[in-house]
This record gives sequence, C-alpha cells and structure tokens, in this order.
Amino acid sequence: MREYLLRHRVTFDETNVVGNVYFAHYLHWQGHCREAFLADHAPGVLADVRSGDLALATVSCEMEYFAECFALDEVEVAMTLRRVRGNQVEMSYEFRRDGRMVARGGQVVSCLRRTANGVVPVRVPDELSLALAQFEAKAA
Ligand code: SSV
Repeated sequence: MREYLLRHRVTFDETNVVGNVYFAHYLHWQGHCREAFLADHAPGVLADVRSGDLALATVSCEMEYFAECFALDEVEVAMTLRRVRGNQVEMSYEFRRDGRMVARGGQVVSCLRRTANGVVPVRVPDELSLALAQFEAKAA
C-alpha cells in the first residue's frame, strides 16, 4: 500500500507540563496529513469543502500510543487508505520517529452534502476517488 507522508517537527507548544507531546496533537496531525493530501492530490475537493458544497465529516477516529515524543523530534506521519465503503473513506496512520513506530491510528470520513433538511450522504467525489486509486496501488 502506497503511503502519503507528512513530516512534522514537534513544537514546544505541543508538549505538556512533563515535556512529552499531549495526546490530542496526534489527532491534529492526522488532520494536517489528510488536508495536505487533499491540497496535493485533490485540490478541487478542498475548494468544494471551503465553498460549503461538500462536507467531509469525521465520524470516528482512534489512536494508540507506544512511545513518548518530545519537542523538536522529527515525526513522520504515514497515511494509507484502509478502504472506501459507500460514502466513507477510511484511513490508517502510522507515526514514526527514527523509523520506529511511536503511535498508530485511524479515522473514518463521510462525504456529505448540506441541504435545508440537514446533511445527506453523497458519493466520494470523482477527483478524490481518482487520487485514492493511486494510493491503492503498490508502491513503485
Ligand atoms: C476541512 C476538512 O474537513 C477536511 C477533511 C479532509 C478529509 C480528507 C480525506 C482524505 C483522505 C485521504 C486518504 C488518503 C489515503 C492515502
């Protein structure tokens, strides 16, 4: 499975009173990674989210932690496509420092359209489907 990678240098404002990264930041990094993916591979989808035509709603997320990270650590966030199921896209994440996995997680995003009667499911946008197809293939 091909990975989409985001590199992040941990900032002091992401650490807590004992010096390690506060757990919630790993979820922020999941978000940063998927946003960067859209910007790189499906910019039109990002535009539709901005304009309000499309809603990408996070319906679940998870995280497991194996080791602490600290300010100025270089963390690699590796996102892979777990599956597409109906209007939902499921991603897995591995967080690595010096090649060692420090945490792993996942999330499920629903594709929705806002209507007067609330949100309704829509198909995964074509541009996103095409981008995802490139990541279903084995790494070259
Ligand atoms: C602002 C906002 O709501 C953004 C939501 C972004 C959702 C992005 C989903 C991207 C899925 C990418 C999967 C790639 C697997 C390799």
